[in-house]
Order: sequence, then structure tokens, then C-alpha cells
Amino acid sequence: MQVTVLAGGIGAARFLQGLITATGSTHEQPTVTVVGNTGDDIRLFGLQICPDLDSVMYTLGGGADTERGWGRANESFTVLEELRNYGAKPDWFGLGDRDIATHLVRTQALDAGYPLSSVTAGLAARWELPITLTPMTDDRVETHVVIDDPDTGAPAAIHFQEWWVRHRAALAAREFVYVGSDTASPAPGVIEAITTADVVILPPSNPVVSLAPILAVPGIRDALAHTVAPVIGISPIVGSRPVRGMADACLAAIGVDVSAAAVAAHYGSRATGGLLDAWLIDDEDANNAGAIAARGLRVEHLDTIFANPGVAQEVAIRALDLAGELTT
Ligand code: FO1
Repeated sequence: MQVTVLAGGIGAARFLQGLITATGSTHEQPTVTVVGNTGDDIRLFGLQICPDLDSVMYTLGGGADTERGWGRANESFTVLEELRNYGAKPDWFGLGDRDIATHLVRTQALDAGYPLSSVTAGLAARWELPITLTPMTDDRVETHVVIDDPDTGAPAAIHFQEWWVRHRAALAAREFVYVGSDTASPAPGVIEAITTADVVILPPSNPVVSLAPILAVPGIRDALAHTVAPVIGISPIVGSRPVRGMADACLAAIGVDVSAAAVAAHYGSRATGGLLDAWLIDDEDANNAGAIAARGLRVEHLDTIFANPGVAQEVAIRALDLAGELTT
């Protein structure tokens, strides 16, 4: 069974751990393809940083700091300390020494002219990932957030990382803009991965800043609409709270309530021009099931809090079973 997953960062990575066990995908024979969000990418100190691709790579490669939720395990921050001693800006982004090695290799290859998809494959080779990992696009797409400038009150656009990391999403977002997405093309293999899959999964990633940038790349939403594979999503909202991260601040900006049913309605049913065939929600949100089903979606509830890889595996198994049922 070929499975394609559109992925943000750590939430997706934790789901993928379960999916890999559930599918038996291996480095030698990967049956899972992950299309990663690159809207979070940022160039700092001349280094190209791809947080979501790296979260997936480090987590599935066994090199992630699982407590912190980003960056490398056994990390040190000597370079960052030295940058701060020079007063170098920005000083709000935590670059670890081991992590910097990834960005150095990536940036050198990009600057030599290799596309991000090839560079990502090269980096992933070191980690012997049990998946095929590809960015959504080789083109530059950056998520920017329109806020009211705290000093002047005038609207201003800042990079997503500045909003997320520096301001902890505390500045009210007026709008999210996926700069460059209108002229971007899907990376090689992305459309095929969606149209030839047996199932496409939207893991519990942030709908606004993780999945929306992927869907904003021309051709990807269309491929989802037309694939014969069932499209199954897992709610990132449990009991009116994001499972992790600050998705509530993002959803507010686009006028979507923080509930499993509202996010399902935001994606919509493929039967009526939307994206999903089925939506898996947490037991805590079982009372949302009726509203979701009324929108033409197959809905099931189960434990979706990935306290351990076993829970993620159960969710993955349920998604694969559902895909089987929806296909026959
Ligand atoms: N998140 C933070 O909250 N603080 C940081 O200093 C930080 C640094 C960082 C460095 C590399 C990297 O790949 C990710 C990093 N993240 C950091 C996570 C990242 O900002 C976001 O969580 C994702 O972009 C959202 O998916």
C-alpha cells in the first residue's frame, strides 16, 4: 500500500512514527512518501533552515530532541552563544551546533545550484529514513504574518518564525500570506505521489501554517481533488485546544473556530468540492461527530493524543483500515 502524507513539523513526525510501524515502510522499500511544508523556511546568518523537513528527518532518523520538540538531541549552543556575544541579530532563534551542520550542508548544496528536493534527499540519506521525504516545492515560498506593528499600529508583515518564536504567536494575526506560492511549482514527484497513492493522509498538523502552504502550491489541491485515493485527515484539535503548538491563534485569524468540527468544515468534503473523505477525531470530541457526518464526511473517534508511538500506530492503523473500507 502506497501512502502519501502532507506534513508539517513535529505533530506530523509523531504520527509518522506510528504510520511507519503500521505500514512496515522501510529505508530499503519505502511505501510512505512525505510531502513536507517549506513555508516555515527561513534564511538566517546565510543558512537555509527548513524546520518542518528537519523535524520529520530528525524524528524518523532518531536524532530529534523529543522533549523540546525541535532541533537535535544532545545539542549544544556554542555558535549561538558566540553570535550573541557579537550582538548579532536576530537573537531570538535557537540555532544548535549539530543543527547548524545540517543547514551548512543544505545551504552549500543549494548555493551550488541543486534543487531543495535533491538536497533533502541527500540529507535524508544519512539518516536512512524509512520514508521518501520531499519538500512541497523547490521554489521559495515563505509564510508571512500580517500584524499591527506594536510601535506604529500600522499593518506590517513579518516572517512566520518571527511571529511564532519571537512573539509566541501573541500578536493578533490579521492574515497569513504564503509569499511566492502563486508562482511555485510542486517539487518533482509530488503530484504523482498524490495521484498514484492508495491513501493520502493529512496528519494532525496546523491547518493554517503547515498544511495551507502546501495546498497553496498550484496543482497540489487539484491533485488531492482528483486522486482516486481516499483522503483521510486527523484532527489537530482536541477538546477546543490544539494538540500542540499555537494553532488556535492561527485559526482565529482565518475565522475558523477551534474545534474538530470547524476544522473539518474548513477542509470540506470531497463530495462537495472540499479535500477530505474522512476525519478522525479524538474521543473527547465524540460530540462533534454528528456535525462532521452532516457535511458528508466519514467520521470516527479514538484516542489521538500521541503520548507514545503506540497511540500514533493505532491512529495510523485506523486511517489505513478506513482507507480500505472507502476504496472497496
Ligand atoms: N522553535 C522555538 O520555539 N524556538 C526556537 O528557538 C526554535 C529554533 C529552531 C531552530 C531550527 C528548527 O528547525 C526549528 C526551530 N524551532 C524553534 C521550531 C520552529 O520554529 C517551529 O516550531 C516550526 O517552524 C513550526 O512547525
